[in-house]
Amino acid sequence: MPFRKDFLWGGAVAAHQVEGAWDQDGKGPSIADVMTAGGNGIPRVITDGVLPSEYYPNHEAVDFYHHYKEDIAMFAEMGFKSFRTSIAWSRIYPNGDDAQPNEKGLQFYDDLFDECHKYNIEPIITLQHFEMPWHLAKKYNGFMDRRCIDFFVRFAKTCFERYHKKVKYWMTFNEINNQGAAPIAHHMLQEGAVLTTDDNPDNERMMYQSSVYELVASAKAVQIGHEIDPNIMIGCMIAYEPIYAKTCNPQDYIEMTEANHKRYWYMDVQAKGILPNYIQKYWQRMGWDIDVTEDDLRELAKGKIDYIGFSYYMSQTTAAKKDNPHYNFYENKDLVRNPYLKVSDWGWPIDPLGLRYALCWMEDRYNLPMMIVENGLGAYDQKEKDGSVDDQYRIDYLKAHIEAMKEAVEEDGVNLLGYQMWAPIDIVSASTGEMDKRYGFIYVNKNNKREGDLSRSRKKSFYWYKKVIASNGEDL
Ligand code: BGP
Repeated sequence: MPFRKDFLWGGAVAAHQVEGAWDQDGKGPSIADVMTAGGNGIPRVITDGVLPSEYYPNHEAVDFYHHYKEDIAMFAEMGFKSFRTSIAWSRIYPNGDDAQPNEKGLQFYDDLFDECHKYNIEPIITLQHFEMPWHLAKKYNGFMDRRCIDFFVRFAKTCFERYHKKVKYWMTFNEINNQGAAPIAHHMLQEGAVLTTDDNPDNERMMYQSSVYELVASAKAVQIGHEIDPNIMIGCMIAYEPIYAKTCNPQDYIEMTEANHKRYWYMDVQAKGILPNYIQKYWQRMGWDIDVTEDDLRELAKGKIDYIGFSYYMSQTTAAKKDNPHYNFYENKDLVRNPYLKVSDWGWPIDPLGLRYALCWMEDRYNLPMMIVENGLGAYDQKEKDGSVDDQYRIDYLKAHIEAMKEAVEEDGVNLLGYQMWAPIDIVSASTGEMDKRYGFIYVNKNNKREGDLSRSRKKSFYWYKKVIASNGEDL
């Protein structure tokens, strides 16, 4: 049997994509609450917070805040051993810089974790998943301001103190390296900013600066978490997409190496505790004076993570450029289509074997336990008249990825703690803000136009995953 007996089979969501109840029980607005929905090539935009009549997806989401008991019971029915979600920062600190936490917000997560434990489901918690209190964005410009390090650390400390007996597995920042593709989740928090890159030439420098502050915040949180309870495991969370060279032309390999550096220096910081030379050299070449102090470097060295959490959806392919000596991953301009791979309805390359490659790459480089904390297929599901959803394409996608991960465990000997499928229940998509990009085993009756009664039902894949878990990955 390739998977350990206590392998954590489960599923993952994020607070702002499921909870709704955006202003209830003392919660403050988060950056996700003031974003429009996008889709069809229209980017999501940060508004001034005045709620227009247009669709505001994250406010209501799938109302997990009120449905969590029903949803956890359905996860338990599938046999989940674990469930990954995040804590909405503005439920705990409504403004981010408040003196005291919001007790009702804290109580909600106590109740949620208790509900999980009732079914022996291990909660796996991300502290910051693509949102922060809107007040911090407005007043401080988010992680462009060093003061946000301390606000985050206080939030983390509050959570570790309160929940360390209920939560063993933690992650600090979701997809901390996904700053090029999702800037408004991280550093571009001004009103009017859009969820794609724009033409501001200073974006890339800003990205590196806010990344450094987030990494320092993460390292400090890791240390505090370990002081509070040495038994908890705190991981990074990296969006991992293998980057292939288009050909065996050595120049393509140089491009690939540079792309890996730009995309994954975060992991070197969090796993090795160093600020790699290659990234400092790049900043020098660009003429950027990134603020990193000696104290920061000491914090980074002391705040190494215990395991690698990563999301896996796709791979990328790069080729040598003729006209630009510096590969600029931030602008996503030098990626080429991989002729061997099909793509999803949203153009994401589908590459199950890339997951085995990913696990081997990280094992070789870091030799740490790993957890796949996101993997899934966004698709347009069709609900039949009898209420069923035949999502065989989702089963095929997940089966192929689980097979690849099985090979990595069985044949390459990687140390894998668990697999969290994204997302076991239909939720608001992070990139489009829409409901109709569905991932779930559980269908939620709600569409992009906000129609539907939010009722839950089981798709074909629900029964399939149940069988997979019951057989510990043998019966695919
Ligand atoms: C990851 C995010 C998730 C989730 C997922 C799927 O990058 O961590 O929050 O949304 O991607 O993306 P999307 O919802 O845009 O399809």
